[in-house]
Amino acid sequence: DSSNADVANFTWTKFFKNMATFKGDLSSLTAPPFILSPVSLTEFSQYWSEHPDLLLATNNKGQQFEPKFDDVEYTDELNQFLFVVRWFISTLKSQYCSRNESMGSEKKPLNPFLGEVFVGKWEHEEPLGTTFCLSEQVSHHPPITAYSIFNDTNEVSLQGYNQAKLNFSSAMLSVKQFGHALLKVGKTNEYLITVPTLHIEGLMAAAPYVELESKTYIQGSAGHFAVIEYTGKGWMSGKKNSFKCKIFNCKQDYDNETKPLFVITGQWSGLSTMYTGDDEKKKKNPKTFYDAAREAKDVLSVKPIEEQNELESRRAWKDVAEAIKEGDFNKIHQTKTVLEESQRALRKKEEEAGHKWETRWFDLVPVDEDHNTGFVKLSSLAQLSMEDVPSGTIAGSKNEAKWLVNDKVAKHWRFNRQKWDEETEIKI
Ligand code: 0T9
Repeated sequence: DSSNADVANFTWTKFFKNMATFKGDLSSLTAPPFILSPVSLTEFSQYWSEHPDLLLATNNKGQQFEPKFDDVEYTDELNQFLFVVRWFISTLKSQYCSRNESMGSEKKPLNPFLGEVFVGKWEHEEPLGTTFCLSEQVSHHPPITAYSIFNDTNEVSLQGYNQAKLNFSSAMLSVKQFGHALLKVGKTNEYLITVPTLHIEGLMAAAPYVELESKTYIQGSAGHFAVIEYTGKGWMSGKKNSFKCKIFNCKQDYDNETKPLFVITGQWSGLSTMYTGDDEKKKKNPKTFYDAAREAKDVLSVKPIEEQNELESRRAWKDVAEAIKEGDFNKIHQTKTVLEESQRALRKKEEEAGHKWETRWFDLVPVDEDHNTGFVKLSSLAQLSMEDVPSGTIAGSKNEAKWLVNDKVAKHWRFNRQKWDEETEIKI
């Protein structure tokens, strides 16, 4: 029906124009219903483990990584590092393509309220066992989500936090991510993982999708270092969602332009190929590294809404989500207002009582001699900034200086396992 299409078009154009001039928080922008997602950003944490078998394979227990190359010397640590890289590459399709797959395009997620949580688990038979996923909105202004994904059976745990800073320029939405992830495998091995800058394409056509840019890094505690560079369509006439990952024994080898141990190229949403550093240029002896189409994702199991706590995402947003699915503009507005006003009332009550909202499972931990020691070690090895700057910023770079606002000690959100073990109100 053409009149309906006109309405949709008009509202998109208007939204698009508003977006071009918006400052700060996108949540304040009214968007046409068809571009709204009924899913909150706290749910995005699950994207880190939609292939739990690949995450848990990082505790390889001496297993040989496949594909294997005859002319490479593999140590246990190198093997483990390769399992980490494969798992990381496997998360990208979930992180950046899943809304397009489930809803036809990228959509504006629900902006989580302070203290909102999302929890679930992936249950498997031994040897995998159960993997838990905890996600908590630790800040509302600015919006910051912290997460912890752990499996005690296999001694694998991931934690991190994320804040997206948006910038609109020349019909393009550019997004810088703040925060990073830390993966712990077994008793001693740790990995620092940074996350990419991205931009939203297809805005003009009202069919938005994510493309990644720049570089991210993985630094292992045994020294191994990976740099992953992202490019899209039209970049040297490449394909969408392309990447090139170089793996080195250590960061110095990268700095000295030593030949990498391995090079992996391809699409993170599709097929990627692994070469030894010697063979990559000649495209000799290619071996499949990962095929994102290979297997279906493992769906996180979440309690039915009736059994959820009021702070749990799907319960709290139930009415809004329904209104969005119905495409009912007025109902969306009404239900959202109810939620926002009750949040405002809560904050007011706290202020009057003279106390602040306390985060549930995460603490803001300073970077000093006694804290964040694993993070300090890994950042130093990789020469990455420990400050509150975009993920993957190089320490001492001009770019780092640009983001530093004062000389306060930086703080990062960290999981407090004890707080979770003592949790009584929220169950998985
Ligand atoms: C952490 C991820 C993040 C969150 C999303 C920018 C974005 C919110 C943040 C960074 C996850 O681990 C990875 C994936 C996608 C990111 C989202 C893509 C997006 O468009 C939204 C922003 C807030 C918008 O909704 C922009 C307006 C909309 C009209 C575009 C569809």
